[in-house]
Amino acid sequence: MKYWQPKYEKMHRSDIRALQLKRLKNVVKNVYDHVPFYRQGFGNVRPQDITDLEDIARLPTTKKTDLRENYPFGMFATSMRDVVRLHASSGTSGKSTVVGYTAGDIGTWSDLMARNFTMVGLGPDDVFQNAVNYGLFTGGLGIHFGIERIGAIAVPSGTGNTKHQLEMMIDFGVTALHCTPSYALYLTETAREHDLVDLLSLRIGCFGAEPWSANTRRELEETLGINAYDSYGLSEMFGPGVAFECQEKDGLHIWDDHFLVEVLDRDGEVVAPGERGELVLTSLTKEAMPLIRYRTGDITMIREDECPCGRTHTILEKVVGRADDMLIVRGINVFPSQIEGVLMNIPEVGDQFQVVIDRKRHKLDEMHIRVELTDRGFTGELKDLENLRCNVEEKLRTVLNLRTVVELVERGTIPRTAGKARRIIDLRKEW
Ligand code: DLL
Repeated sequence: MKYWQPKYEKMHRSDIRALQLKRLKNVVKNVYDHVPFYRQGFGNVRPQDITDLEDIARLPTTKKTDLRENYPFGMFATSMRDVVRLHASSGTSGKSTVVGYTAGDIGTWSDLMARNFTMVGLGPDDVFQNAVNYGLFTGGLGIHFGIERIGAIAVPSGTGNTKHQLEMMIDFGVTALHCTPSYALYLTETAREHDLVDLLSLRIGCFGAEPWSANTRRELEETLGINAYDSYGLSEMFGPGVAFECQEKDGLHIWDDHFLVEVLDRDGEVVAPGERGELVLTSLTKEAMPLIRYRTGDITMIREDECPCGRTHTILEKVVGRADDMLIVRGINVFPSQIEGVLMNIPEVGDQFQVVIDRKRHKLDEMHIRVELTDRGFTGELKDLENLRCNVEEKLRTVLNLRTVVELVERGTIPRTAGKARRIIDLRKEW
């Protein structure tokens, strides 16, 4: 398997820790000297008190609300003259969060992307279509610069006009695709509808920006004849590129030379590898806006086993969802990804669904799931439809441990999006 930066990717664990400590000391001093939010937040702790990696627990965590309260540039550690780009994520409430990059940051980020792309087998012979929004979303330019860094041909198709996206793929001989997994499913569905699948020359798909299941991977790989890889990242830590699957497809490598990884429980205590918790990241190499112990809100776990690919960095299990996406319905925790996992295993229904949760006054929560039918395996008899509906409800009940009401709807009923899918409508918040 080819490496982009073998010196770093195969580093001995003890050397990684030494490098992390050196970088951590620098970053802590940098934010202490230049970001009032951190100088105040550190309390009595001084940069020189950080003498080993575990000392990080003495520093406070950073939350998304801290970024909002310091909107727009209050978290920057460099002068604005050194900032060459801004990105922002809109979020669901309040002000967006802004991230800044120096020229050095753009270089580091592009190299990180190149490392990931090389890892999955991409190179200068590839034609790589990037079908995401090229605006303030980091998945546009972030991925684009990585494509150019490995010398592949970038096709910055952006979003929209799905049929045209497919035509471009065919005409330009596109071999690699990047988009959200939900949009990839929609592209696949459209390709099937127009009988275009056989004309595609895709071999690799990189999908991320939202959770996706093993079944979605199977569906995309089988239909498109590709290898599909999970890509994880967040704007606050550059954007995409933070962690990526290698060709083993057994967890994502999270790059320890750039990020210090912790997984914390609800009380903020570190959990052991193999235990689930919230991913908390410290940026070790960012210049314009380094963050200390940033609470990503993402629920996952880390593993320390060796990967057969030879890379020594921490392995991150697929992110199952965000702490704030986790629904608590009648006291039971439900992740949208669990629902997706069940539906993808029932051939008669598709991968498109929408969950509406409501609570009638003084009553229990009700979870209503609208699920689209596919053309496969459904004979069209009404009684069959009712059987299928009950079957879906039963399968969901077994996995979620919860009774739900399933409504089967015609294909195409649930709105498609080219970005992150909106799968949950929680009406309880209105009470
Ligand atoms: O989504 C960056 C990105 C772009 C990643 C393209 C991968 C590909 P934000 O818009 O700031 O940045 O959203 C970050 O998206 O905290 C996760 O909740 C979620 N997320 C990102 N990648 C994955 C993934 C980009 N592979 C937030 N699996 C993160 C699950 C993901 N969730």
